[in-house]
Amino acid sequence: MIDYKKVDFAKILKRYDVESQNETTPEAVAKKMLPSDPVLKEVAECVLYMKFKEVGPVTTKALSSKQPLDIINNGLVVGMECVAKLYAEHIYYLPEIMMAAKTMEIGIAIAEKQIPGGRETKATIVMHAAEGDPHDIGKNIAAVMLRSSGYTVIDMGKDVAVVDVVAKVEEVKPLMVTGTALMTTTMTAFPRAAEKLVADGVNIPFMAAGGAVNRDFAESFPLGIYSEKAPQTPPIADKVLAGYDWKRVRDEWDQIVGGEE
Ligand code: B12
Repeated sequence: MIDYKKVDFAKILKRYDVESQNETTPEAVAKKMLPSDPVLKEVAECVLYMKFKEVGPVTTKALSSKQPLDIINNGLVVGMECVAKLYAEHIYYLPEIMMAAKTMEIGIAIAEKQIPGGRETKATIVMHAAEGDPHDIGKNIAAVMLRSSGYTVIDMGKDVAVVDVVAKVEEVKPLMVTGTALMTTTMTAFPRAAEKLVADGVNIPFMAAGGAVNRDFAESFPLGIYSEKAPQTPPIADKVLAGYDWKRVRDEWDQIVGGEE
């Protein structure tokens, strides 16, 4: 039997990974990555420091001088990018990630309501995160971008089974379908879904996105097209709406995302 009274827990409960060997701090990352504009910086800091009670009032205040999409892309999302960097550096851990993501979502929900947009929808787009993949923050941002550009988004959520994606696409017949994968173990869901769609006679673009995939992978299976960053999605969708098929999107991808005609 261990006599717990004689044990010096200070020696045992010392986790060397918590007593960080990394010199980086959230402040140092903030200095490098946060925007210099004071309004956007304050918004981004809410996410970075997980100020979920303050993000609402700060976002509302920012809306008096900034466009909603500016606040989302250059404030809230930048804050989340800092958080991802801190996670990669083992300074932030999962609880911080979850709280920061929630904080960002509160801000996005407020800013999103102020995005001007007509009532008419350009077309419907089906979005999902790959089967087995719980990462949906990037997808949610891309969904905001598409909605704000006039598209109707059917967001199937995260960890969506291939069979459900195929069934939804065949039911709704959208302009295109997007899939997000942040894990190398889940990205193979996209070719499986695309191949089933092709076998069923569906010929719409299947946009593969998220940190696990790159352009080579996205263009390695039928229907597949790539989007690296959420803001690239509306210009690509506009070209599909204008009649580009998935092969032409691939051919002209650089010009499309670069914004050239
Ligand atoms: C947040 C996060 C989580 C959260 C997800 C919360 C959520 N609701 O999304 C939680 C805590 C749930 C999580 C869990 C796990 N995670 Co995680 N997670 C992350 C983290 C830190 C940040 C991702 C993020 O949201 N970034 C912010 C957003 C804005 O960036 P983004 O997603 O990259 O999106 C940008 C682009 O990719 C693109 N984009 C993304 N999606 C889309 C969609 C469309 C349509 C378009 C156009 C663009 C687009 O646009 C965005 C920018 O504009 C990453 C590390 C990293 N650096 O990426 C790891 C990371 C993705 N996770 C990882 C892992 C391994 C896991 C776990 C398996 C860990 C574990 N051992 O338990 C589990 C999953 C378990 C399971 N199967 O359920 C690995 C994946 C490794 C790999 N290559 O396979 C990473 C890379 C961490 C690492 N370095 O190891 N995670």
